[in-house]
Amino acid sequence: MWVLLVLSLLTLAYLFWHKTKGSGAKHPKSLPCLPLVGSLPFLPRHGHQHVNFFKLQEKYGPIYSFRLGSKTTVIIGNHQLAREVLLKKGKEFSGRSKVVTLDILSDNQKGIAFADHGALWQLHRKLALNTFALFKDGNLKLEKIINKEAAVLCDYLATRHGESIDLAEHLSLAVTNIICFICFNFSFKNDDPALKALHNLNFGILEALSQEIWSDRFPGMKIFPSKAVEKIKSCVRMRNELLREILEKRKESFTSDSITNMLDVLIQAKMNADNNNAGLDQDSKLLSDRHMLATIVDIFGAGVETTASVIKWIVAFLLHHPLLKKRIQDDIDQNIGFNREPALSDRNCLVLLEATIREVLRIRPVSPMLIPHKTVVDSSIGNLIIDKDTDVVVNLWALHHSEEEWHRPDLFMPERFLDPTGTQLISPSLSYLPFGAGPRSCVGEMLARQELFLFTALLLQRFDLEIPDDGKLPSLEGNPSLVLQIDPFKVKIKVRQAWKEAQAEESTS
Ligand code: STR
Repeated sequence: MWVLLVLSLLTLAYLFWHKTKGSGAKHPKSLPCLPLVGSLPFLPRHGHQHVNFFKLQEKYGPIYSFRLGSKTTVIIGNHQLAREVLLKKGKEFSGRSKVVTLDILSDNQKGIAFADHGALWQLHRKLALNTFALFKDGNLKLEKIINKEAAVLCDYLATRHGESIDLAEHLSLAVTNIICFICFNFSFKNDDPALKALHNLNFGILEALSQEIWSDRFPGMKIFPSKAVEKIKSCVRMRNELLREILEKRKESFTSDSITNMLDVLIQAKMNADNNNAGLDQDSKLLSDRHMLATIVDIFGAGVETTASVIKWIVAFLLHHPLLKKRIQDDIDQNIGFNREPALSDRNCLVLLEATIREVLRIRPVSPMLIPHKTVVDSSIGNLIIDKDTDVVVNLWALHHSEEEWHRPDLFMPERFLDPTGTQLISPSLSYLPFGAGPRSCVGEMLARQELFLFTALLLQRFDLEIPDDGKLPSLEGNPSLVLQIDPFKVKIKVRQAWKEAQAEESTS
């Protein structure tokens, strides 16, 4: 009895203390909070987290916080505040917290995406950007590489004419090969078992990450066994082993005279650092074999799962909107025809396709809450104090679904990205950041945009993508993990009649 009374008094005191602290010192408004468990009982348990956080805005406004254990998390839900965090004060908010599962993925915060703010992250991000710069023109032009892999995919699909199939695996093979080229100037043969293994392992990792992992919320729970964590560990181990083998083999062909891929860039940076100050250079330590692998692994994960996922979303929305698909195909027929493949320069005339891609990235963002940021110093948002080491989550879903910013945000309407004449692309709202912004923004944005355009243009030029024979339309609900994935679905592949006729004509002329 006494124990109960003391406990309830303590709880009340804690709640009261937290409230006054919240309002007096002008921290963001907080969800209620109990000792030990923090705000856990007050956080919705069901449904998608990004949607739940968006709903909580109705009660708490566009910025609020909650506590789990000793950790405070601030949620940001409008573009004004998001831009302050990502752009205006980007540097102050560019940290990353340690999280059990992300530590496994990143070999303890190495690489780029999950590395904390500091020399390691800065160096590897810079080297990744330098790598992408290699592929701007000439023989290494991204456009050529993408078109080649997209054509291989289409040639394969043509062999499945009339069948209803899941595109996932072959799409993933195509984008894996593009990333493989960027990292190693190497591409897999389509039937290489390693390619399939990579696909399956990535899938396993994302699937395990979509489960509730308690130690990510309460690191102390690491001591209890978790099936999901074990699965991530074993998939990561096997995936890293696969990539390490390729890396070791490709390393042998390195020559300073010709830097043509990410591995070359990393090795060259390491050699330069070693030659500086006879090995005392700090960068050298940050470029060990493990560091190089971690960055390559990041680029693989980020480059494959994201693009493949968005292309699937685009196909799914087109199955739901056959008239839109027809209009895009008419554009392709008029502007490109059938005698050449689509090029990036066609983006100016295929505006409806480009608007469709942008709308898919709005309504189903790849990363609905980006990756959580962390303050590296004491900072502020508006007039609210944000202490050092606070987790800050930008709820991109809220930005992309705000009624104030978008007319009927839940409707799929590519036209919102076009002017009233339907001929010019426009930016209808500032509340749109599909690739994030600022110092942590996506390093692969250019690659991704080019892939999305060229793959969808080529697919629609050659195929009618139709509802499968069982009449099942894909679910548009989604399945959030680190990437908002679409549930597996099938699409009926039909080579377009007009394409067949054009090919027949070409071969007789
Ligand atoms: C996908 C699965 C995998 O095998 C490895 C990775 C590591 C990098 C991750 C990637 C993941 C998912 C998408 C991420 C990417 C880093 C940046 C990207 C989270 C888990 C996004 O921010 C969308």
